Amino acid sequence: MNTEDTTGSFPKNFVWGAAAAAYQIEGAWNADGKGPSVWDKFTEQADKVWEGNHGRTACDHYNRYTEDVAHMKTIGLHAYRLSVSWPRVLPKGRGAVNQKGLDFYDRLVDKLLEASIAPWVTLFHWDFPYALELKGGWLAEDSPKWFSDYAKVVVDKLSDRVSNWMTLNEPQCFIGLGHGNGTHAPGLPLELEKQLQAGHNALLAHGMASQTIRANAVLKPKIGWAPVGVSHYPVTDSEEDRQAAINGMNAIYPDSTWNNRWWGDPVVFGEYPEAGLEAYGDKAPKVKAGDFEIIKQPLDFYGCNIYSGIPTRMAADGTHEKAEPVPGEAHTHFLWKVTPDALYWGSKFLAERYKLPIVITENGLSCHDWVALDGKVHDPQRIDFLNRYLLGLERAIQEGVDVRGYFQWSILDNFEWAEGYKHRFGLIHVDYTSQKRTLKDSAYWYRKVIETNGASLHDPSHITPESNSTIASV
Ligand code: GCO
Repeated sequence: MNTEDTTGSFPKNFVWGAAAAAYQIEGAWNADGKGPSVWDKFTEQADKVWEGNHGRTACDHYNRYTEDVAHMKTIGLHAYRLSVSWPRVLPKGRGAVNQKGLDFYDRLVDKLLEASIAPWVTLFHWDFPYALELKGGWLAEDSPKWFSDYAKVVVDKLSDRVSNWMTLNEPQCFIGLGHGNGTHAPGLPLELEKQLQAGHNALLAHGMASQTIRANAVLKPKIGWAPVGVSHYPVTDSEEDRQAAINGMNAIYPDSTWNNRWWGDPVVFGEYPEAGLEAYGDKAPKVKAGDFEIIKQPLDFYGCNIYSGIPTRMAADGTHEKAEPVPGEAHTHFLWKVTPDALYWGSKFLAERYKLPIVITENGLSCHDWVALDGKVHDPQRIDFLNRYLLGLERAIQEGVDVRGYFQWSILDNFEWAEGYKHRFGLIHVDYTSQKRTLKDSAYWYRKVIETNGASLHDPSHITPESNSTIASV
């Protein structure tokens, strides 16, 4: 860490934010006319989620959003990345609008703007309407149209105040986990061919929704999306290993949808990558004339969710290979390795391939957080993790990568899908019984990072939590 340098290299108007998602924090799973999502149904099955956890209440954000926005203001967020629950707005996924559901997002957006926090809206963060799942879900040929019609309802209501939009969150996950190994909703263990067909419909949905936003938004929209950024980093600085890491980020494997280019290339270039067509062979989806003209829409930024990178080196045969783990190397509560270079390499790779501004739409870690005897939540690992990763991101910026913003995952501890409440990712601790919020030390640490536009990342004294206790919380 460069201790002399106390000025940061983040751009003047860099967007410092935090993120969450509807099903993970809102609760109110059937309140005010909301329809069920595939996650409401999936969590009814006792053996699907750790300890039978579900999101029926979660952080009760639906009722506590005023307090939560006040905490975001205390932290000094420039922006908050929220997702809209499709079945809260359209209980059956299409047709009749649930005005009360739409009004919640209306109030939330107004509350954020009152706090000078820009709302960044993700239209799909996995809570697909169950009524449409019964009609085929993402496998249904009409699914792109359903999604586009839903997008119009949200854009008509919010686009006079919202200008930053993301269509889909992590198709690699909701296809690979939800429609591949079945560990996520809707829990379909489908063969690869059907996964790729569902993925193709999701890409069409991205394109149609992008067209809908651009055609109907009141404020000039900035449109992106939030895929996984699959990141590899070289285990040495040799040219060989650097190339191996790049090869890893380019790679598409025959038995997996976990990659960058199968998803990014259609969206940016309007074609599936040759490497993917070779890897998938006759499992590749049927592409109709005009499909790629729909999928490929002009984007204003390329979002990416990056948590951990894969240590990579050149193999003896010239291909890339994963290096062995180092005994005892740092890892998070999720057992994800702590690899700050992931943000550097991942953002650099995606920027160089897609020639778009980058937004880190998710980065963070889960820790063994709890409220200590002093009533505070001390999370030094989160502070050090985020500090290291942000220094890696700063290095990419210093080398010319056009990074526009960073959204820490997550503003609140929340429902971590199949892991339920086992993992705490939040800057704010949530007691799920009392619903008491406690800003963790990292929340105050992040406040200073935002205030100094990243300069404090170079100040090691800033990594000691006690310096944060003086800042009054809400
Ligand atoms: C994801 C999702 C988030 C997760 C977070 C931690 O990237 O998987 O966008 O909803 O909660 O990433 O796994």
